[in-house]
Amino acid sequence: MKTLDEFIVEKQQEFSQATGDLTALLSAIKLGAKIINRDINKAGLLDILGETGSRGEVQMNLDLHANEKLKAALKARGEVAGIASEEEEKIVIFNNERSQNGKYVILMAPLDGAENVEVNVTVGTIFSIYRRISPVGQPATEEDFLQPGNRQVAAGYVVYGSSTMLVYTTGYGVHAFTYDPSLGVFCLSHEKVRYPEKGTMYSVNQGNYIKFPAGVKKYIKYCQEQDEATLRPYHSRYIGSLVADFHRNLLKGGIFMYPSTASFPQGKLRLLYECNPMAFLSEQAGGKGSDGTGRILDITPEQLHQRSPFFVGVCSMVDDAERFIAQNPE
Ligand code: AHM
Repeated sequence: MKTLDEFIVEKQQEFSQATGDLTALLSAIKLGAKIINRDINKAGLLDILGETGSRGEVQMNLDLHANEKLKAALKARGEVAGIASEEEEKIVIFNNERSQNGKYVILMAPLDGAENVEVNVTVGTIFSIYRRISPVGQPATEEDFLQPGNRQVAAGYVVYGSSTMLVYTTGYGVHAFTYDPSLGVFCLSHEKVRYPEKGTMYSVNQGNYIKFPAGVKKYIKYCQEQDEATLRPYHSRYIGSLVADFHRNLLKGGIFMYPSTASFPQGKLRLLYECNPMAFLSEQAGGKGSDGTGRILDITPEQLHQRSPFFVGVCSMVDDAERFIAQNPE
C-alpha cells in the first residue's frame, strides 16, 4: 500500500524542481479534506446544516464551514500567498511575511454541490493551483488569480462518497487515492487514470431542457438514439454534484454538460473554481473540457466569479457536442 504522502514525495520532481512545494500544498489540502470529511459525516449531528443568504445566492452553512477549514489549513502553509474561493467575494491575501514569500495561489470550491449534503448524497471539494505572477515577497494580487487554466500547475478534487477519494494532477497524469478512515491516510488506489476510449453516459440537468440552446437539445436527442456502433442510447446519470458526476464519467466513460440556459446565459458553473480544474484533470486523463465552442483552458478570465458553459469528458463525446452546437447556431 502506498500512501498519498509517499507517492507525492516520489513524484515531487514533477513539480517545481523538487522543492517540496507539492508535498506541502497537498498536505494542507489533505488536512482540510479530512476535516471536511469528518464534519460532513456528522453534518446531521452538528448545528451546521441550513442556509444563509449572501452574494445573492443561497449558500449552505456547511459551505462556509468547509471554506473556513480549508482556508485555515492553507494559511498555515508558507507556500500559499493567498486564495480565491467560490465562497468569498474577493481574493484573500495572506498578509504575513512567510505567505508573502509563497510562490503559489490556490482557487477552490470548498464544498461543491453542498445542497446534496442535506439529503446524504455525494459532494466534493475542488482545488486549482497556480504559480503567482506578482513578485514573491510582496502581497499577491488579483492578477495572480485571473490566469487562464492552461497555466495551472496542479488541480484536483476530493469526492466525499461511499468512500472518500482525493484525485489530482500536476500535468503528469491523474492519480486517485482512497481514504482509509481507520488509519487516517489516503492510499493510492488508481494510478494514471484514463477515460475509457468510448463513453456510454451523459450527465445533464434535463429539467432545463426547454431552456437549452438548439445544438445542445439536438445532442441530447443524439445521446438517446439507438446506434450499436457508438453504443447508443447512452445511459443518463445526473447526481447534481459536479465532482461526483465528473468522477463517475472519468472512471466509466461519459460526458458532463452544464450548458448556457435561459436563466444562466453563461451557464451556472464557475470558470475558475469548477471548469478549469476539471478540464485540466480531464485532459490529463485523455479527455477534453470545452465551453461548447473551444478549449476551456484557453479562456482568459476577466472576473473571479465568472461563469462558463461546460462540457467535459471523453474526447469523442465532447467533440460530438461541439459539432452539434456549431451546426445549430442560435
Ligand atoms: P454550487 O456551487 O451551488 O454547489 O453549485 C454547483 C453545482 C454543481 O456541483 C452541479 O453540477 C450543479 O451545481 C448542479 O446544478 P443544477 O441543480 O442546476 O443542475
